[in-house]
Amino acid sequence: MADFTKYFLMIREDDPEGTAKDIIAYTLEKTKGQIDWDKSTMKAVIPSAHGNINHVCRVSDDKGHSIYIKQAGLETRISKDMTASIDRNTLESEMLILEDKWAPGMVPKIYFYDTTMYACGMEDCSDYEVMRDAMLKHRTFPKFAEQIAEFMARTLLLSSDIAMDHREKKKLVQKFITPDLCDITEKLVLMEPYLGADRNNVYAPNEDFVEKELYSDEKLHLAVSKLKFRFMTDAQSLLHGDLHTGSIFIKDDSIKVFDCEFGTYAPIGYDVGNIIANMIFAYDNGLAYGADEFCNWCLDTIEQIVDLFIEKWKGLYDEAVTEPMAKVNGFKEYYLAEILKDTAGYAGTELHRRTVGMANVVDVTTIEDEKKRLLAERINIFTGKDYILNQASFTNGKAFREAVIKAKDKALSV
Ligand code: SR1
Ligand code: MG
Repeated sequence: MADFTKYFLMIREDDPEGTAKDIIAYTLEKTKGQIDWDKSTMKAVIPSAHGNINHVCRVSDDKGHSIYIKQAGLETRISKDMTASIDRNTLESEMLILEDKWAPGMVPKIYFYDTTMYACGMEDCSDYEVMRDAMLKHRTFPKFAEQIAEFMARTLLLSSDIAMDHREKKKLVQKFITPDLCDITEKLVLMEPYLGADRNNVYAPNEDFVEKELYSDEKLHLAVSKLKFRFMTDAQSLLHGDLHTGSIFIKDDSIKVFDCEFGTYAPIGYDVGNIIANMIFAYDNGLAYGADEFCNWCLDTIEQIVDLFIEKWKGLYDEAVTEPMAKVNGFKEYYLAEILKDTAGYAGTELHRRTVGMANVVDVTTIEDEKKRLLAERINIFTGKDYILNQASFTNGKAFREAVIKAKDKALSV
């Protein structure tokens, strides 16, 4: 039997049989007393859909037990040159445990985490669907705006100095300093879409447009440089850090937010902005395939996410505020206005980096028709620029929604 007291990569996509043997033995050892496995029918399968960074494997038996094992490799899956400290698995597990406290039931349960193999056992959410995949089929989720607004308001407010004892909060800031993962975000999101990079993935027919609108716009570069420095220096709340629709499991009445290895203390608007941008990618896809009802739902959802976040933030603020200076008249309104500005700014950077940067999104890249794909990319680029250059005017959901329509009209006219 394999020795689990010394690190090795247990989940190897090029060795499914060896992986199954190791992972079954590992799961039995780690879940002893928690899951009563039917050993004779246990299987371990590496799912075809995978993220960019880590390795996962689903273990199940014929008696209905199942679990996901997630392990960090020494390299990231997307690129051998891109490394990220291997303890990211420990931090992700600890963060999920914290988030389950702040937003109960909205993240997968952690059965165990292991600081030797840098692996964890996580609730199997196969009865849910990855939201991005579901939206590629133009499925709508009427409760999503409410659910994600609740998740963000709770995790972002309850991890902040508004609510937490400042010494405890600083301990979390220290724990979740993740230089490698932050470096990925600082470069991939907050630099390369503007200054250019060999690893950018620019759709060839859109090269001149990208050159003009993103690479040559110095006013935009200045606005993004400010957003980059805010990201690097403002430890507002413990973010998910990569809150896109591929990080959300969904079914009609429930969501589970997962994959928080980019979690760190940074500006609240980064999470909120990311989710808005990813709803725009879903809209782009709906538009390309003539799914009008789906597109309207995406726009309604963008508007509702912002408005419900504002409403929930304000309500929870009054319940949870402990910092005396945060109770001073006017501070609550000032702080929320800053969050909304950041939301617009970081929605803009996510729109840009997923369109021209290293990690694109299938919502856009699977649009086969060239003209329709160009339209989608230009909507993203124009909406993103509007959000970034006019941050202060995005004070409610309607403004975020209308910018998308305005960008679509502008993109159709170029
Ligand atoms: C190197 S990783 C590329 C992207 O995938 C992750 O999901 C993050 O979004 C990261 O920026
Ligand atoms: Mg991820």
